[in-house]
Amino acid sequence: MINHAFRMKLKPGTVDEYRRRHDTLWPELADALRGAGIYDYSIFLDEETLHLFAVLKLRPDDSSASLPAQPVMQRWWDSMADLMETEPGNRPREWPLTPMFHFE
Ligand code: RM4
Repeated sequence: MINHAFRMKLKPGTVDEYRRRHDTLWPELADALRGAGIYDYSIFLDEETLHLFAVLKLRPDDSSASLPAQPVMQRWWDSMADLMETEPGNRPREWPLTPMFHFE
C-alpha cells in the first residue's frame, strides 16, 4: 500500500458547492480513479484557511501518473475550476505534503 497526500485550495465561498459536487462524483471519474489504482481517497477541509488535504491509498502497481492526461480528468478539472485555485489549464494547484507519522 502506498500513501500519498497533497494540499489544494478552495476559493472563498465555495465550500458547500465543492462538497455537493463530490457527493455526486461522476461515475466515469470514479472508474478512472479506481482504474489508476486508487482504492481509498479522502479530502479534508481546513475551514479556517480553505486548504484541502487529499489523502490517497494506491495499489503497488498504480498508474495514477496517467490521470492528468485522461479526458475525464481534464473535464472534471474544467468543471471544478470556478471553485479551486488552479494552474493554467485548470489543473488544481497542488502542494506536496511530507509524511511525518503513520500508525496502523
Ligand atoms: C478534487 C480535485 C482532484 C480530484 C478530486 C476527485 O477536487 O479535482 O484533482 O482528484 O477532486
